[in-house]
Amino acid sequence: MAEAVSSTFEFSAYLEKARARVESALDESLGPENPETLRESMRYSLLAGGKRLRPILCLAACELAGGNSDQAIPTAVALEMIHTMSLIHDDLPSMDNDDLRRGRPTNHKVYGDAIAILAGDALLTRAFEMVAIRTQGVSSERLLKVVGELSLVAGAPGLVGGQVVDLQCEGKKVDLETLEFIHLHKTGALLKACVTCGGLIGGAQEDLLNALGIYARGIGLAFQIIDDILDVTASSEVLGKTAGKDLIADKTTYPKLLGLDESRRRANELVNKSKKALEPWKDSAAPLFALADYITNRDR
Ligand code: GRG
Repeated sequence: MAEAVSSTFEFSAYLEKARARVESALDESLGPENPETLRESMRYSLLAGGKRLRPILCLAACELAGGNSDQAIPTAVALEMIHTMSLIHDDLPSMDNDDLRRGRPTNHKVYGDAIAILAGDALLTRAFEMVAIRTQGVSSERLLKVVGELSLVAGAPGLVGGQVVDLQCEGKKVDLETLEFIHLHKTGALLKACVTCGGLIGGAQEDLLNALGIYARGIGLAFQIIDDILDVTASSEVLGKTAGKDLIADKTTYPKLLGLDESRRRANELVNKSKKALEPWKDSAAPLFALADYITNRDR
């Protein structure tokens, strides 16, 4: 188990430091790609800001497992690359057809559909390179597990599967079970991979890996419930993406099915369950407790 983190945990300082660490690793992760347009398009989306929640979750889980989070940096970057490529593809005219992401025009609006698709492909493949080739000091056995986890969550059993069901459900009446399926796959799977991969690199034992899985399921669904709520309550300016998009695309959302108050109650309940799973790790889990709260309290 990791060393105890102070019970007077300073989350905003922690978040600021972790974000700065992630930003600099992301900046260094892209080499002199060839041709230059590809490099520009990859950098445009990868370095466009964003909350960096996924890499931070990975680093926090590695530390909770007692590992050296420097060793998890390439995997943390890989997770943000997979997330970013999924946003680029999601915004394409053939999918969500969005013009605004992370406060700027979407990748295809700037570089065209073909380059946007290829920049996404290059980020996805670079993610695997980060783990398999650019990680230092981690056994190949652990890295193989991380690669396996990433291939599962990115593909049909994860993001791709969730996205297909989401697209097929547009304009249709969707029940809570299907909505949960979509979000556990589109959003929850990658968040789960963040803590699982961080835990694996840190050398987590089975009990912690199981607890991290329970934690991630709760924060994954809560994250999406809040995303749905913000879509109706926040402005495009604050969100950095088009607000009210779910209504325009005629998507079923948690507020639509349950109302705003019940949706918020569910998100809080899920986050409490998530935190409960990590209670045995006490103060060492303070960053993951705080990240769970951040998910329900965020305004963008
Ligand atoms: C991964 C192979 C592969 C394909 C992608 C397009 C697609 C398949 C999946 C769509 C996944 C998707 C866009 C899910 C939505 C997840 C979500 C709620 C994103 C917003 O995350 P934030 O708020 O964004 O963390 P920032 O910009 O802060 O990083």
